[in-house]
Amino acid sequence: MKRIQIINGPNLNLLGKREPGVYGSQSFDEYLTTLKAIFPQMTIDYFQSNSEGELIDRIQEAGFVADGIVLNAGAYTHTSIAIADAIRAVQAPVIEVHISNVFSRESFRHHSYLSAVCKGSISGFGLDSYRLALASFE
Ligand code: CA2
Repeated sequence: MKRIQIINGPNLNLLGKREPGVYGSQSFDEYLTTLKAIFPQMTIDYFQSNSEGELIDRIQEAGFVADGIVLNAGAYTHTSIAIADAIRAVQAPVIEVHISNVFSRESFRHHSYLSAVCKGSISGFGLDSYRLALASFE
């Protein structure tokens, strides 16, 4: 049984409540039920925080017990050297995911501090980006 930690960053608690045109109309809690049904052979843990330090704490904790981490760091993707350092420091491979296609949006979303320290990046498939990331751990 593989243990995978999904981590969502700032404002992703608003999924399904605001900006459905960009981020869809489903809450992450609803979608998590779907993911668990698609991957019954995985233990999927979920954590969301709006705070950079809490995200780093969870990367450090899961990074030595999980087989992989699926991380949508939200806007911290584009700003956080501290989250990049945490990813570099842990054992578990981290997949960077984005719901929207960050490269079709504003130029400040084109650069990620995390991509270079992640195993890979998936962007632009809506919530299905998370399923694609989990499939890579099968
Ligand atoms: O596309 C993604 O998944 C992003 O990581 C989402 C971030 C954004 O800053 C990144 O550039 C790309 C923003 C998350 C905001 O989430 C919301 C969800 C629903 C309603 C409002 C915001």
